[in-house]
Amino acid sequence: MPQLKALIFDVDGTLADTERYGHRVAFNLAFADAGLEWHWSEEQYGDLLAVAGGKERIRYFIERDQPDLSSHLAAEDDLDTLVAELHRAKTRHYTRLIRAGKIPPRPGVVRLIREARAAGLRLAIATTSALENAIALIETIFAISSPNLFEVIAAGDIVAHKKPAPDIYHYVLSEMGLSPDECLVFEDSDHGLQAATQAQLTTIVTHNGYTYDQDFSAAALVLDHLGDPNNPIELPAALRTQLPDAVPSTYVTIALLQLGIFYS
Ligand code: XBP
Ligand code: MG
Repeated sequence: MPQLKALIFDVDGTLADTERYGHRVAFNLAFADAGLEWHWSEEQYGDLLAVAGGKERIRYFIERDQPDLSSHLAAEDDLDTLVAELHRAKTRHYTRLIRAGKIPPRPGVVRLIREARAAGLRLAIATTSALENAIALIETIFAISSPNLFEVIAAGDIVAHKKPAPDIYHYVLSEMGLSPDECLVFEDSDHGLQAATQAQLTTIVTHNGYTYDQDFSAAALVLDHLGDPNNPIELPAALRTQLPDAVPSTYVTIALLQLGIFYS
């Protein structure tokens, strides 16, 4: 039986509900700054999440909806320049919103990560989002000045292909010198689950408002959230019956993850 050595966390939607209240809002602020009359509604943004990565998402929107860009693109400019400028502005808005503490962590996230650290587990991040976004969120929710909590923060363009490609997880495994069966992944979306699964990693999904109806059949466990002593979740009955008395059954703990039942 392999031993659990590391936990690898996705960021957006997993550590916090950043898509609806952070990224979407920041995209809209960047569009307004640029004088573009685009506004991504909460519903429309759900569709746009089909494309991972902020730059890729803007480009996908432009190609799909064909908005009039004549007054924004000089003859010598190409679309890449406009997309890059919008994305830079979006990142500035996003990190400001995050550092203002506008988006709380999801239930159980801070507790479980602190428990993991105390138990000597290694920790890493695997995200599609830009590095500065991940750092802003980690520093804010853990109230630390540098995210040395995570020995690897793999983010954004560090790999050639974003999720659902497995590249970011291959990168993390290689940086940590670990094999997939020594790690557990936490994701919130089908893209993330596909990326981790293709890298042979076992994944726990905590779905959210944008992802609850996606296909998570490849996940080891699908939960509303990680739970906390004062914010319980219902673990599947089949899992509850395997828990020793000492392991809480209404929230995810390191003791639960270390039982090894996810490796069978
Ligand atoms: C998150 C994303 C990101 C953010 C935007 O995916 O798709 O693209 O929406 O971030 P995951 P950037 O949760 O799988 O990491 O604008 O910085 O790309
Ligand atoms: Mg995610």
